[in-house]
Amino acid sequence: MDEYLNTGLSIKDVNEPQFVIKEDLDKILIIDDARDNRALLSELLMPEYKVLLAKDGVQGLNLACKHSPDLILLDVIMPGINGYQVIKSLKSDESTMDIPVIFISSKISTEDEKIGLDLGAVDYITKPFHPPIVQARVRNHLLGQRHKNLLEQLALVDSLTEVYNRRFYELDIRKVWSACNRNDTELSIAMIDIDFFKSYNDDYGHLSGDNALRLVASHIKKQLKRPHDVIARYGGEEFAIILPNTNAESARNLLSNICRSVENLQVEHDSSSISHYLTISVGGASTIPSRDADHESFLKVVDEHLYQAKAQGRNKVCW
Ligand code: GH3
Ligand code: MG
Ligand code: MG
Ligand code: MG
Repeated sequence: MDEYLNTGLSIKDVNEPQFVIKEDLDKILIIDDARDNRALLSELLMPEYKVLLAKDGVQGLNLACKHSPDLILLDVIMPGINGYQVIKSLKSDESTMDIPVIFISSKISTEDEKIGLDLGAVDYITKPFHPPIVQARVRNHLLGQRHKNLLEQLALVDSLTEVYNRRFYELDIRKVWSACNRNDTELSIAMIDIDFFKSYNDDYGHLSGDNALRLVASHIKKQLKRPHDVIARYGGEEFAIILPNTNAESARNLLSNICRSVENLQVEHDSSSISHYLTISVGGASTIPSRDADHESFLKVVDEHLYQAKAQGRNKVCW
């Protein structure tokens, strides 16, 4: 508590997590051509789960894309495309490849089971099935999937500031760079560095430094309103901002406001020669990514601008 008070930071300013643990019901998609099977399975699974029903492979694939279910129960023998073809299609699409699939099939040989598992199913249940076993397997696979999702999210979030980490930045910038290239739209990137942060730590202690980092990160995050705008902790006291589909003028205005607003937090920093409050310097650049340019070289331009902002006196934005 005390270190918050010493530095003018308040508990309520400390960051909200960037992800939430899912609280609503898991969604299960049942793909089976036999009406009786669909009825029996949905009766088993409701009301513990939300159930979606598809009577053939095509309808199943459409529902999987549209609703992103947490688990799919898939029949093998169906008219039109069979269950093996359905799972191949699910696994080849980035939006559905991670959905766990359990086969429920009347093909009971071990060869059939092996084919299903080799195609990427997490489990293979033979008909006639034993209801409590289906319920138990479904529950176990959903739990495993939840743990996997949670670990994936944790691996992309910085534990101190709870904004995204550098690993997320590297993944996101690749995607955004190629999307802006494809759509011929402007991308803006900024690098933010806290001014005289070493002396802040020296004067107020490392715990206060940590709290200041959390505060600055959450304060900046709140000002990024659009869903694809990203703040990531790039390293020590540096944050990268990715603003897809944003031109230089808008990005520069946004970062100027952020720069001013950090100073206006009035976190005291007595040994800062520029303001006596904690401030940031910002380098930024905007471009329409072309095929022969790469995001690493572009980031060097952003870094040069950050260096200029520091050289020109700090607490400012250079674009
Ligand atoms: P400049 O205005 O030129 O950026 O000066 P500076 O002192 O901020 O620059 P420098 O790179 O010398 O210092 C960065 C400091 O950030 C050093 C380091 O102790 C501090 N820092 C980095 N990560 C953390 C952290 O997780 N917690 C705390 N408390 N301090 C950190
Ligand atoms: Mg069938
Ligand atoms: Mg630095
Ligand atoms: Mg610094």
